[in-house]
Amino acid sequence: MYTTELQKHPSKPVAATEPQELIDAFEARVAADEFIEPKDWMPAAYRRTLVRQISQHAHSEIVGMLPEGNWISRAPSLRRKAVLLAKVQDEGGHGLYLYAAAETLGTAREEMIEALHTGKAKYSTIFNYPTLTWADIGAIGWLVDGAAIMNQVPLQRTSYGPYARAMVRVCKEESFHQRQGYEIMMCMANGTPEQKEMAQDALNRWWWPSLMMFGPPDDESPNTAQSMRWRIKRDTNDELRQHFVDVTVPQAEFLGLTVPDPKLKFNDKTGHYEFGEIDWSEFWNVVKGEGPVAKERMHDRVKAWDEGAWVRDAAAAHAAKQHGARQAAE
Ligand code: BYC
Repeated sequence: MYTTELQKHPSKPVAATEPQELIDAFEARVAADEFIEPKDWMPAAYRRTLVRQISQHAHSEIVGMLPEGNWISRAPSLRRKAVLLAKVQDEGGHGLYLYAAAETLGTAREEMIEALHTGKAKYSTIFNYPTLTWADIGAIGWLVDGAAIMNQVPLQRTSYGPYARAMVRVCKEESFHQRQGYEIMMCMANGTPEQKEMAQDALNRWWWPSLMMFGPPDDESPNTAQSMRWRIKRDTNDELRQHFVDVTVPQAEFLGLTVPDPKLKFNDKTGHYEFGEIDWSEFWNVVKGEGPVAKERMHDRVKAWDEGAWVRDAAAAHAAKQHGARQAAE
């Protein structure tokens, strides 16, 4: 039901068995900007789209812990280590809120995690690129969390209540993440020539993959039109990507760094930056699981899951014991 294989799209026609009056009432509520809640009636395709998007989002948070987790033991100071540790823990929390939101739609968490571990479920392409230097941790916070905020702020008004509410807290935390990344970039860009070079190199490698995070262009995005109609998405992929470029280019200029795009140009008439062509073949290859460190990421994720089995078992045994004790007392 949640599977995210490329060829399956949720916007296939609504099953004929769904009563028209229920569909009409649902559409009217969405059009009136009401939140849809777990026990409310909803079309099966709406439910499927939500499980797909929310579970992919949850997987991205959890896999996103890996490239940064690699640097906790190598952070250049105790302060940097503490901040990075807190950030990575936040990402774990985001994954949990999101899995919980997806569970309210009737899909078991184990099922979603199984789909991730067997390679059936997608997660953001961005986490299939390696983190080579400390400057990458700055670039991830600045660009990747920056792109995530751009995408997630509108999701606070997504039509499904539990997803929207999860986003409120996630966005507050992402905003701290973006600032910690930008602060690292500021230190490095104003540091030694070698540090500035590292910052520029990180920007060069993370810029284009960050633009890809917003998904394919609108005219090649099979899900956008229906998701906009259902108000699951509030902006299209291209709108959010443009907004990100408009906000981020002046930040790069402030750092004294160069965005690696010779076609980047501010258009006085539109008030927006024009930018070069994204390599969509690279994007689709990474989506298909051929990213530079995709196999390493999945190996590390499955290993973390297996090594954490005793914690899950202990927590479940403790909960069962407490439940038994409560029942005995009643
Ligand atoms: N990567 O029709 P489209 C974070 C897939 S966490 C991989 O436009 P949709 C962070 C897409 O799934 C950031 N796959 O789809 C965490 C679809 O395939 P299926 C994660 C992608 O859903 C830790 C197909 O391509 N944020 O930032 O309307 C540390 C066609 O696309 C990608 C979210 O998940 C991609 N980049 O729009 C630091 C936000 N893009 O499922 C940071 C919530 C597209 O049909 N999600 N695909 O087989 C969304 O807003 C939307 O799902 C997307 C895609 C904009 C991502």
